[in-house]
Amino acid sequence: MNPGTRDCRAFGRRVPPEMVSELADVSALLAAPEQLRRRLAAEGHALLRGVLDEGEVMAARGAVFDRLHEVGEIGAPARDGIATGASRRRGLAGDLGRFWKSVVDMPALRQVTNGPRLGRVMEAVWGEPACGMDYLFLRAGAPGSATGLHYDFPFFTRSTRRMYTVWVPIGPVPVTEGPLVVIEGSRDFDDLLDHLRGFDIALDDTRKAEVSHDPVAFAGERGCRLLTADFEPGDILVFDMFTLHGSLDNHSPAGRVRLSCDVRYQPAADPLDPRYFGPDPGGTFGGGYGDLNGAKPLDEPWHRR
Ligand SMILES: O=C(O)CCC(=O)C(=O)O
Repeated sequence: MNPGTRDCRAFGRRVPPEMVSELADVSALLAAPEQLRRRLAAEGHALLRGVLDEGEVMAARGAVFDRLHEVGEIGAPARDGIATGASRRRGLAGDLGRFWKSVVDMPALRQVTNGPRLGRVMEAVWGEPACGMDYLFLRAGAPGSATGLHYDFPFFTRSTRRMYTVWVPIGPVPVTEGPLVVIEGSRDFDDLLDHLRGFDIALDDTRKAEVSHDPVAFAGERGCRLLTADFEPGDILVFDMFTLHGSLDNHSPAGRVRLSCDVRYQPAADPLDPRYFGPDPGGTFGGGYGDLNGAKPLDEPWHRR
């Protein structure tokens, strides 16, 4: 179904249907990886549907929701993923970063994000052996949460420019639950791209990564559309460092938490950024998993970050 005809919201208001378009499903190109690589080089993003094992994705979802249930953030049954609006995480877990690391490192989740299936897909995407970062951005977004528009370049390109973000819905993420949005044509916004060159977010606190927290106003000014989809377990969205993206609002009528991961994949032959690899990576700013929005208790939804 075209998400434009559905209830997409951003920054608290309905997105006019003419401003939304469905991401093209290009998974058929996996049979001809060179064409997929050409497509990615031309468009900057690729929606690949059904490339992960649905059972593995749902097992990861169950494992994460169980942990959130244990700290009182998800009601029973945990598999429904309904936020309680409360949290005992700070009291029960103590160190939020350590707690989040223990969630992120669960084998069921790593099987999806750093396992052989995604590895094979990304090897096809790169046309050479690929490796995924150990530092994993797991996001549990309670209703009210959203991610502002930004490019990934300032975060992940210190060691190599050859980098893709893989956005992985951990379970179904319909448009009402705030999936990722890509800004159409954003790889041609030279005024914004000029600002990115040489920008390393951890070394330069005079510049901001966020371009806008209001995708509708932004797209209106630029005369472009928001590209998104109803995501299903097994789907992934791959995009490059020059693709402006963020998320819709999670306004799930059921109060369901949106669960997703973003993980970066690079050619294995390229230098690895030590911030993101190893058993206990420090992440972008060195604070480990405690730096992530995901590490915050669910009753403190992130917004405009
Ligand atoms: O999942 C989100 O809300 C944002 C993800 C993101 O910014 C990314 O994958 O780089």
